[in-house]
Amino acid sequence: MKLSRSEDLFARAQARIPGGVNSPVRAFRSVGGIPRFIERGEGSRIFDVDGNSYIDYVGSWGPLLLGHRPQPVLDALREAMESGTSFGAPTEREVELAELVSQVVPSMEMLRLVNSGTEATMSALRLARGFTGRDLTIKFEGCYHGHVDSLLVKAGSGMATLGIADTAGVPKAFAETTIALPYNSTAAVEQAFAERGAKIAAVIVEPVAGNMGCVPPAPGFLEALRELTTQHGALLIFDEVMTGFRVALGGAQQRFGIKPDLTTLGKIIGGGLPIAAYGGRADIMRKVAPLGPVYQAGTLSGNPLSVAAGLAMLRYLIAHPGVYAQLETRAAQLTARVPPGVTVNRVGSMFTFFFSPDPVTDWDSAKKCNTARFGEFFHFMLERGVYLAPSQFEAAFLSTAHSEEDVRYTIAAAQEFFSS
Ligand code: KE4
Repeated sequence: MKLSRSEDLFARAQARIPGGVNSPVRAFRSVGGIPRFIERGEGSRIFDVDGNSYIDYVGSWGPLLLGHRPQPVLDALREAMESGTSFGAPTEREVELAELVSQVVPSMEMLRLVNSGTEATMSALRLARGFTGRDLTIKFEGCYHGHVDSLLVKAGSGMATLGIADTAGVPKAFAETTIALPYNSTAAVEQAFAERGAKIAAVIVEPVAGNMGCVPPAPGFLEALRELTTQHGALLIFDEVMTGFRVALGGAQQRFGIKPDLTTLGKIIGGGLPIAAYGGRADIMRKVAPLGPVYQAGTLSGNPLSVAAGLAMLRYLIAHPGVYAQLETRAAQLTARVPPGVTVNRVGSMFTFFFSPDPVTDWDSAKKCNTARFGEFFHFMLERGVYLAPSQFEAAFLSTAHSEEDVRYTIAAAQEFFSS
């Protein structure tokens, strides 16, 4: 596979950008090799600067539920660009998007648009503390909620990939406000609340974990979080940055029938443009400035181009609810057969092949995976034009643009590796 331009660009990039990338997990550090510099995407495929093409299962880490360059999003962007790029003032589209999100995710009675999932979770956490007057947060090992100082404790995604237990630069006092517990352990949550319930502002959870690889909630786990937070006057925050509009139109809260107090959204809400949101019960959201004392702001929040893309995505998904059944069928087909030694977890169209013979239900079981073998799998598939996340601890994503042929080809390549 010719890689000379990616190699040249990677060398240049490393001279000016830490690791040569603008987000660590893109650097291929845990799988080795040269990150592919991408020239363009189309449908289910991406094309690198050396002319190689790949069936893309990263999908920009989740936003591209409709694949690359979906027509409705392109049309909306072209139209929005004619009017300008940013005003720093309210626009009609922001109202329309807030109304649409609230319609699709009814627990979000009110919401605020921000620019990234990190901003959304950081703001939701600040709001939970401001609303409850409490300081402590429960999060789960292996879950990643963006690079929020107090949440970079036993986090997943790039931190798990790079083996960074707790990042430098976060004051001990911040980290100590976070109680990190095993995912899917109701007993651990009960104990934390029994010991410090009166000081816990919120539990933040990925209702389907995607940042230690895909790990579904154990039966009863989410229900227990709902009961315990209500019982102890803490807020339940569903971080649906990845699962929102992914595992169901209404996200994991619709799929599992749990109503959180606050929800964070990102990725799909912007169709590939930078936009995210946090929102929930109106009585809580009314604490946000300028109504209340919890401050949060953003120069480009509600950016007209990002909002236009998001509106186009959501309107398409609302008009085509059948996409979720299609994604379910295709993803089930793709993950149906794995050999002994490989465990696959899947919820809807997000999934992970874990190189472990045992069930993967939390970070402790995920980290036992044979990451070297995953690296071999990753490169075997990459050489054959299948682009998976360059980390054992990430989820893969299917889009509506992935064809039956894409799926068949991918299955054949994976089976060839599994039998090698
Ligand atoms: P951003 O700040 O990256 O937009 O969102 C942070 C975030 C928050 N919550 C969840 C559940 C997330 O998955 C993320 C970001 N996900 C990672 C991929 N696992 C982003 C990829 C990257 O860091 O480059």
